[in-house]
Amino acid sequence: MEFRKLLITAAAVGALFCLERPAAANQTLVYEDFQSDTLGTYSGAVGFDLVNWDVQSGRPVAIITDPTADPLRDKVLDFTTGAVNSGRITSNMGFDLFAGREYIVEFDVYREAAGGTPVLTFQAGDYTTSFNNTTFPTPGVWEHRTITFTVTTDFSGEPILFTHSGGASLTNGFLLDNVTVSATPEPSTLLLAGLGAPLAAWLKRRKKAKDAAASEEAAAA
Ligand SMILES: [Ca+2]
Ligand SMILES: [Ca+2]
Repeated sequence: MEFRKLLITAAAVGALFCLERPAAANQTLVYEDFQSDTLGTYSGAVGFDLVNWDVQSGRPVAIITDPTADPLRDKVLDFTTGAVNSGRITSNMGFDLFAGREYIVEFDVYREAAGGTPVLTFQAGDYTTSFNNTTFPTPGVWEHRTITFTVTTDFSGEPILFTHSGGASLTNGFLLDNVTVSATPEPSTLLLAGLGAPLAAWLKRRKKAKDAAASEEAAAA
């Protein structure tokens, strides 16, 4: 195949690829709505972890019914329950994080009451971010947050975690629900991978033909 034809074919394949997948879906790594968990307190001792999360000993959390009584939200995680500064959950759904790739974490968060200086921290690999009473100034309202993040080195089988600290009372912390962590698609990389094989094959054939011509010339000389 002539190189020009190959390029046209490649462009056509690329165009088709883009047309077929104009908005390739994000790859979901974690989804948690806490609906598989039983209402009650989880202390982090053996047998007292959540279905998909380990609870750190001494940092208990509770599964409660949504205080706004939204049936679609139903069960939610309460970070302040057994101790004022309690609340730390680490996912047991480890996954790989690649440096330079874009990830998105989304969750619903609810500040229980005004007062105090509660802090909620999200961590994935070497990325960490925190929210506090300034970031979530209004108590008694669910808010949805979407955060895009990257990590600076590769991580294998990495958990994500949420930590709560600084609440002034058991009823003055954060609630959490509907956590999603996803990786955004990499269409350019996929496209290159798709074009790489035919291009390599063409280069190989071209070299072979040149070598053959060279040896014919040498034989004729
Ligand atoms: Ca829920
Ligand atoms: Ca609470």
